[in-house]
Amino acid sequence: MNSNLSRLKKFEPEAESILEEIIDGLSKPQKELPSKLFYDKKGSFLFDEICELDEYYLTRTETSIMTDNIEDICSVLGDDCLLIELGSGSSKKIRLLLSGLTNPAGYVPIDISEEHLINSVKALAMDYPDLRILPVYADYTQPFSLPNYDFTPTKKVVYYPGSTIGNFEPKYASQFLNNIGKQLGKGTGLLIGVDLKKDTKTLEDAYNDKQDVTAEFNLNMLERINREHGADFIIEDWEHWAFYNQEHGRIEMHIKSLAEQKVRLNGSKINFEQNETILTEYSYKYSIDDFKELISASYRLERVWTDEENKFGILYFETV
Ligand code: AVJ
Repeated sequence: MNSNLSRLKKFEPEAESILEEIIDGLSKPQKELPSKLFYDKKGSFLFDEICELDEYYLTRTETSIMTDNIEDICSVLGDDCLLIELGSGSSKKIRLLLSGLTNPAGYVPIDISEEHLINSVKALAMDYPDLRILPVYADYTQPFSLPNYDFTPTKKVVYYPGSTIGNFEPKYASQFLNNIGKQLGKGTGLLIGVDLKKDTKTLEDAYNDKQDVTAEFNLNMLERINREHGADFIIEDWEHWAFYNQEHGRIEMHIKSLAEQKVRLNGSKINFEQNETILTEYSYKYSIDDFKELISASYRLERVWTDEENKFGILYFETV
């Protein structure tokens, strides 16, 4: 067995607690489902497709900012830092950093998909034979601890790309990052990708692509609940709906019921009015100043890299 995998640390989420979350969410006045449910096999595949869409500027822009500034970024992180990635997925983005740093102390990928984690660890081990890989199978929004290691990195750096932080309500986002900062201690780095505020059309187009990949991604959540929890959502009776909520500075993604209907889930029935929606995702957009302020209780902003049109920001903080 791959020695990296024999060290896999598990905090496996319970199937029951996920069903509970689903039922809780569908019992609220504004019904909702947790965004993390998007990423089953099909959802992860669709998300990869979204990242290639013309309208979805986020991934492309973030990657080109990283590529254009990789030397500078790596010199700020320090050559032998320990990289800790929240939501590592297929561990593609980390490769730029791993190749740019001279001798990173190690890489801790944390992901909610065990399959993703195992495959990406195997692939990385082939391409970076000298790299210490310490995978953690966990929902990183829940408490977890780092694996034990017997070396002393100059610095720990949390890498949180993709503007995934935008999925959380600002209050929770700041709590969550402050907690991680406290847990990892003073001087810990945070390299984070943040989608920036911009005109409504550009934002709304990114979540309403012409090929309807985002719609499929959104509706897949219902298919998944049918499959994994025995619900009977009729997919044709639902529609993707995404818009920019200016007041709150966020994209909202919902699934809208096209008819009055009842859905069976776990032995009970849930009623939906015609046009009633299930909220599936927030995607908050920030200004650099807003974001700096948001986590100022634990972090000091050190550097900012952005693209020419200021669409996306890569921010580097250190805990104080
Ligand atoms: C991965 C959370 C950053 O909010 O833009 C893409 C997910 N949702 N299209 C985002 C997503 C719809 C994405 N994040």
